[in-house]
Amino acid sequence: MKNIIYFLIFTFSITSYAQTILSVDFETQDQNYTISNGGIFSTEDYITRSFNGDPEAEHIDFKGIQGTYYLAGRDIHGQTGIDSAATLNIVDINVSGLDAVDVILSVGAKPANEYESIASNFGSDYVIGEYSFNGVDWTKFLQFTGNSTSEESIISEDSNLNGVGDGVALDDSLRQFLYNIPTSGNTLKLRFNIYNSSSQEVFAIDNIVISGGIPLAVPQNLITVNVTSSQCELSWNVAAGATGYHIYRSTDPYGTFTQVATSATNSFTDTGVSAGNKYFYYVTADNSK
Ligand SMILES: [Ca+2]
Ligand SMILES: [Ca+2]
Ligand SMILES: [Ca+2]
Repeated sequence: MKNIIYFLIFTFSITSYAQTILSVDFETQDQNYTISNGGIFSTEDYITRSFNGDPEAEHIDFKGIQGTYYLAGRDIHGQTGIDSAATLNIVDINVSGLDAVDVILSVGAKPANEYESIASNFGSDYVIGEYSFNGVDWTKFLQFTGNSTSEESIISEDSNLNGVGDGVALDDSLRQFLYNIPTSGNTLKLRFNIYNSSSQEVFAIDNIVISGGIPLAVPQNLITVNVTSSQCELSWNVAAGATGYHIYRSTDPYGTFTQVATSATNSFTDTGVSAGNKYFYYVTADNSK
């Protein structure tokens, strides 16, 4: 009987390991956030932490709230101390060692057909998200504003940040949006500038989650540790951050590799082989949970 001949090749993992760094869910007053130029000026003029049925800050009941509390705003233009936008600040987020940061947040607004776009000549209503790694140079990464340059429109995601909403229209059910921020420093600051100019316009923000990607280590030193005519046991070094591994095999090093197994540990015994053939393997690390 011929012996199986094994050739082994290595590859690099491109997956990164995502973990939550910080969340702002408004369930606890002032936890992980501050509000500049906010407050309650009347039951119809405010930007404040609120809840459905709040007697101090009247608004519709929003759906899809995380927990009980969220940030709500209504007619915050022209109030004492608020000639410019109110700002939600999330500062000093430690992102050292991360190769990218995701920001997920839930946003809602009501009613429709009441919001002016930034690009209109009639005033504007908006939520603008910006980030900075040194607190000086701010980069806009998200924007919600009216979706036409007519006087009344529907506040929508402005995906190309040109001052006219073009994406998903907001309503009283909070929707989740995800943005990716490339890291260029160890300390991230986020701010959300918020403005609206009519007693009919209400918005809500909740459940801001900042998560980061840690580059996965490469599963190195792939070797065969036990080979017979009908099976091959593979072993490799543990890759830091990995929760599992994918094993790929081909009989042609330049051909298509097929995943033959996943493994939670740093070894795998392949019983799908037979004597007289050559096999090529590579292994990738994974961090899915
Ligand atoms: Ca909440
Ligand atoms: Ca746009
Ligand atoms: Ca307005």
